[in-house]
Order: sequence, then structure tokens, then C-alpha cells
Amino acid sequence: MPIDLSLYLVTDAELCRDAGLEQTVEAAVKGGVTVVQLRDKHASDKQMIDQGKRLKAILAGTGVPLIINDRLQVALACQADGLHVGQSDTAAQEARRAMGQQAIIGLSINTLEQLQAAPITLLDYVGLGPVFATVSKQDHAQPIGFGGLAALVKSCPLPSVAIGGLKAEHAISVQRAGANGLAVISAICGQPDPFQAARAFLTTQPS
Ligand code: TZP
Ligand code: MG
Repeated sequence: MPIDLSLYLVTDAELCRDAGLEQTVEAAVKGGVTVVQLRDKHASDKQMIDQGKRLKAILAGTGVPLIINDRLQVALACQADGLHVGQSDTAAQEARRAMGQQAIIGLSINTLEQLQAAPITLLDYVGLGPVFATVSKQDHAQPIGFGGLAALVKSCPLPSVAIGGLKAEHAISVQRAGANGLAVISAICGQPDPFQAARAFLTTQPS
């Protein structure tokens, strides 16, 4: 399924605690977010399914797809539009089989070796990074910088979204590296105004 990766919001329940997760997502989508990924390393499956259903209701009619991080059973139960898997999560093959041809399946990639081993024909996009070190993901892989990002994009036959420490002022560098968009957590989640934080990606000039 084609997907607009321009501004991909990955949620963080802890960072959104004060403002509210639904409120943050709703405002960020109004501000220009084109994909929402529900990511929660601490919630139970049941909590995540309920959260996914609430987000689906918010996204209904916006054209913005809901992707679930890691948990295939959650994605199926809340009828999400897709699943994003890491290198050690549910295999893309299993996700595609269970979710069907229309589902959006994404895979995280950090190295050329991982890209070469990826089941490209089963995927809709890849997440490339981390570009920079970030506190938003524990035990993340080695940062690749914009040079590493450009090298991966060059070898990548699929649409790609860059992730890891990205802020609005990085949009132009990501574009120059050839990726289709930016994925962010902390540049939107926990920001005082998630609407403006999202809009900044569309309007900020490089520093
Ligand atoms: N995968 C690689 S880096 C990262 C994930 C989920 C976290 C990105 O968060 P932030 O706050 O945008 O750096
Ligand atoms: Mg994962």
C-alpha cells in the first residue's frame, strides 16, 4: 500500500502523559503528521489494543494510517493499517501473512548488511537510523549520521523514513540524503504545542 512518509510520528506514552496521547496525536495530525505509529514498550497487549482503538477513531477520515510497533496481535486486534518491526521482532513474513496484502509493513534498518538481508518484496517501507543518538530509545544501535543515511538510501529500493534525534531543522538534510521523510518521537511528543511542533517540520528553514 502506498504511504506518505513525510512526517511520521512515533508515540511515547510517558512523554505524552501531561498533554494526553490522543490529544497529542490529534493536534500533530492537524499540524501535518502523515503517519502515526503506536509504540509502547511498557503497556500490556490489552492496554495497547484499547489505545490503538482510540487512535484509530481519532485518525478515521484523515487518511493518516495507524501503524503498531512490534506487536502483531495488537495490530490485528485493533485493525491497524500496519505493523512496524525491528530486526529482532516478528518476522516480516509472518506479519504479511497475518495482516494481508493491503497492510503496511515496515522494518528498521541500521546497516547495509541488514538492508541486503531484508525481505524487500514483503515490505512497504524501511526506517533508517538512528541518525543521531537519542534518549527516546534504550539500547539503540550505532548512530549513522547523514552520511550513513545517504549510503543506505542509495542501496534501498523501498521508500524510507529517517529516525533518531531528528528535529525540524534536519528536514532539509534528510531530504538531501534522499529519504522520503522523518520519523520523530521527542520533537513532537511532550512538546508544549504538538500542532506547532509538527508544523515546524513543514516550515522551518535549515540552521
Ligand atoms: N528507533 C530508532 S531511534 C528511535 C527509534 C524508535 C527513537 C527516536 O526518537 P527521537 O525522540 O525522535 O530521537
Ligand atoms: Mg522493535
